[in-house]
Amino acid sequence: MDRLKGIFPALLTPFDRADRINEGALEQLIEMNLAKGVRGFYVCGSTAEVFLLKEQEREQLYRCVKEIVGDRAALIAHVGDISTDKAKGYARLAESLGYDAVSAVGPFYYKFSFEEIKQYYLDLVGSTRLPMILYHFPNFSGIQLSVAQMGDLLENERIIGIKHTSSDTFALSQFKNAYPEKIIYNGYDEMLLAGLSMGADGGIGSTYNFMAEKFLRLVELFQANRMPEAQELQMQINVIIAALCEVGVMQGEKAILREMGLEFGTARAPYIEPDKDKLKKLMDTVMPLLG
Ligand code: MN9
Repeated sequence: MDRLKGIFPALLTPFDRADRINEGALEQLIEMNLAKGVRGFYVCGSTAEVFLLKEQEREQLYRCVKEIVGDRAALIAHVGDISTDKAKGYARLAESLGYDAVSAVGPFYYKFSFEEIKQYYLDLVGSTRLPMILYHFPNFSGIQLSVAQMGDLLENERIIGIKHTSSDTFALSQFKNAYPEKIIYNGYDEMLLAGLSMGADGGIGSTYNFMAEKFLRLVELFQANRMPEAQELQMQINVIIAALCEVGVMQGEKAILREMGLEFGTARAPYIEPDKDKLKKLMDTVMPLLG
């Protein structure tokens, strides 16, 4: 279980000029992050533009990331989909490739009942032997589960944790209090310190892709009880994240990686590439703050 605690970049997906997945750029990103000492990667999450990928592309990513990483770090495959069958297929693929865990957003769009959402997770858990991490992201998925409903899911011993992408740190603390042995990941990078303070065991995030060293340091400072320094670092991180939010997080992150020399291309439509002035403003704010 300790293998799964810590800082996990939610990998972005690089596209080349022909709009194909750029495996070389992905390898560069992964090597850069391994060198920084991240615990592992979250593959095909929201940050990967997962719901804008073709099925074969999604499968290509699971394969490609495992080939690059091997056993050097832990790998969590996000397999969530609106269709239980598709999600099960991705979970089986992740298991066959040797992933450490699967994770899944609940089935979205049709406002499924809790009974249906629970059945979806049970079906997924039953389809492989891998542990499952719930992906709780009410803002994007529209799935609002109560603390009691999340607890009901956590009762299953194969469900080992939650990626909690919500600013409700009270709920986070309630999960940790009731299930201290489960792993809780903080999901909003701008709140990592708050999440850690309320019981999170680590974080899964998109901005880790290009500044993992800051988050690794933040965890270290928190664990050493050096709170004023940790707060200062979170504030600096949040200047960067606020600037990203101005242009769009996904588009901004890809622009930063391009600036760092990694060919990440642009985010897929319906995302729109921000204009040059906006991107310049982003670079002027962010680049001086990156190590
Ligand atoms: O995985 C990420 N969420 C999305 C969590 O990308 C949708 C976060 O890392 C946010 O991107 C980040 C900025 O709000 O905290």
